Order: sequence, then C-alpha cells, then structure tokens
Amino acid sequence: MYAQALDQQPAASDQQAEDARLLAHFQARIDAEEKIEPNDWMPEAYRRTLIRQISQHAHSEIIGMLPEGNWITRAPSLRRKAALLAKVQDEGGHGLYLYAAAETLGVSREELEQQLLDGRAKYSSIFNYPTLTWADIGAIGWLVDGAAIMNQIPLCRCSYGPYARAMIRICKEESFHQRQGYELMLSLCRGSAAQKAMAQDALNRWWWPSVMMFGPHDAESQHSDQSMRWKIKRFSNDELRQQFIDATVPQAHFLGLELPDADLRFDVASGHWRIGVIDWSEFKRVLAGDGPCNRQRIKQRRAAAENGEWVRAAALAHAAKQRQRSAA
Ligand code: BYC
Repeated sequence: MYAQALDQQPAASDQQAEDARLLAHFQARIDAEEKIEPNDWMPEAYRRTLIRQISQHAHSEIIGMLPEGNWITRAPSLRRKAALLAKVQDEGGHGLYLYAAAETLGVSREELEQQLLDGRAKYSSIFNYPTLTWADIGAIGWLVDGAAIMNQIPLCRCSYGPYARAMIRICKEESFHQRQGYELMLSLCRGSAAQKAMAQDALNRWWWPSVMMFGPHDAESQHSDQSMRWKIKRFSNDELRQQFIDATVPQAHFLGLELPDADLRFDVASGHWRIGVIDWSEFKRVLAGDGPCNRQRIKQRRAAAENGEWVRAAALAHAAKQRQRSAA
C-alpha cells in the first residue's frame, strides 16, 4: 500500500510538470501571435471558452434572421427587398461558418442547436426586441451591425485559427449590412416628416439595446480578463462600446436625429462622447429570458426545427442512396 502510494506520487507530479510545460508553451505561442489550430494542445478552459463564445455568436446570427425576416415581404421596393433578402441570407451563412468553427473544438452542431432550442445557450440580447416599423430595418443595419463590426473586427485576430478565419469573411459582409442600414436611414431622414419621425422612433428604441450589446461593464465582465490573456478578445467590453459611441453619435447628427440620452455630452479633454447611465436591469431581464420577444424567438426556432425535420431526413436518405450506388 505504502509502496504503491510512493509509486503514484512522482507520476502525479510528473503530470503536473508536463501540464505546466504545455501551458507555458501554449501561452508563449499566443504571446508570439501564433494561431492555435484544432489539433494543437490547448487548455480545457480555452476550449470551453471558445465553444461558449463561438456558439453564442452562431446562435445570434441564426436568431438574428428572425426580426429582419419579418420585413422581407413588406419591403417598400424591389431594391430594398433584394438587399434585405441578401442580408438575411448572409446571416444564415455566418451561423453556418461559426457552427463549423465550433465543431473543430469537438462539439457537434446538433448538440449546439439542441442547447439553443432547450434554452441552455445564450444568444445576443439585441435580438429579443421587436421590429415594429420599416425604419427598424435601417436602425438594425446601422446600429446593430455597426456594433457587431466594432466587436467583430478584432475577432479576425483571435488566437484560434478557425474562428479568426471565419470572422474575416463575416466582417466583409457585415460592413455591407451596416452601409445598407445607414443608407436606408438617410433616405428616411431626407424624406417626409412622417418618415423622419419613423427613423427617430427607431433610433429611440434601438440605441440603448445596441449600447448594451457589448456586454457588462469591464468590472462586471467575468470572462474578459482571461479571454484577453488568451487573445480571444483584444479589447474590453467598455473599450469597444466607447469606440461604437464615438463613431455613431456623429452619424446620428449627420442624419439630423437626436440620441435618446439627455446626459450625452462631448468630453473635450478626452475627445470622447460620454453617455448617461445604462439600465443594466433591463439587460439582465433580457438575458434571464424576459425580454419583449425571448419566448417568441425560441418558439419560432423550435417550429423551424420541427418543420425542417423532413428535409434533414430526406437529405440523409439521399446521401445514403448515393453511398450505396457508388459502393455498388
Ligand atoms: N447578449 O464576461 P462577459 C450578431 C453574457 S452580433 C447576451 O463580458 P464575454 C449579428 C456573456 O455571454 C451579436 N449575453 O462575456 C449582428 C456571459 O454569459 P455566460 C453576437 C451577453 O464572452 C447583426 C455574461 O454575459 N456577437 O451576431 O467575455 C445581424 C458575462 O459577460 C451579452 C457575438 O457573439 C449580450 N449582449 O463577452 C445579425 C460576438 N453580453 O456565457 C447578427 C462574439 C454579454 O458566462 N462574442 N453576455 O453565460 C463576444 O465578443 C463576447 O462573447 C461578448 C461577451 C462581448 C458578447
């Protein structure tokens, strides 16, 4: 018994030493800006963090198709309809690249989808707000995609290769989305008084949820420090939020719109726009499942999964037949 314990002790400490060596080598590669690839050694927590972030991101793209998809049949012209249709299709594509990137970490797309459908997985808070008017389509492109680009450009330099490469393509498409949204807002703001009022109303409703998209303040952000050491995140939530505010406030002024924030002011000393206090109780409510559209979004995704079951079954049956034929 005693001899056995002695045998095990050096083995355990050897393992600890080996783990420490692997961890140091891993961090050195990250510090040297090398990409980590699927077959490379990585700490379990790095793998879990990436699966969490990439899958939340994929789910956001897929759920994000719903509020805009709602307006495809009601777009006011063929040009607007074509642009919106293309944007929503792009989002479906982004979801697929991201699920594929997550799969390289050893989790299946079916498992991730199941997590979304049974409410275990988060997706971006922003997609739990309703699209009430056509101007909301402009506001989403301008503000939501604008915020997404701020957050996602640095992800093109994420330390995990498959995620970083997926983000390069996604960001190119997001920048078209942002432009079509701003151009739509510009048309409304240069149109009739009623159109401009509709644009103002959309800005009033989408501004604060867009500001919240960047996540909690840095002091409250549980994952930021570690994710920044691993170079998954390159900037903190507050840094990216500030970049978004500084870029967007002058754009609103160019449109001739007012931001719904009585405390908004330009701080000459720092050169930044400073906003009022964010209502984090609203953010927490939405994350807890009690936003204006949480239930509706999940219900629609569940219905889509059920209604699409026969398509998946048919595709699998077709693939099996083809395999049989090529084996014969
Ligand atoms: N909504 O420690 P923190 C898009 C959660 S754009 C919901 O700071 P992290 C699109 C967070 O997950 C939107 N949950 O976390 C645009 C964590 O909870 P868990 C998607 C949020 O990960 C236009 C907790 O709060 N973009 O897809 O370091 C059209 C503490 O936060 C939110 C991405 O996903 C939120 N807004 O930083 C169509 C980009 N914020 O996981 C589609 C990639 C925070 O511990 N993701 N939480 O239960 C990221 O960059 C980071 O994950 C975040 C959060 C900045 C979002």
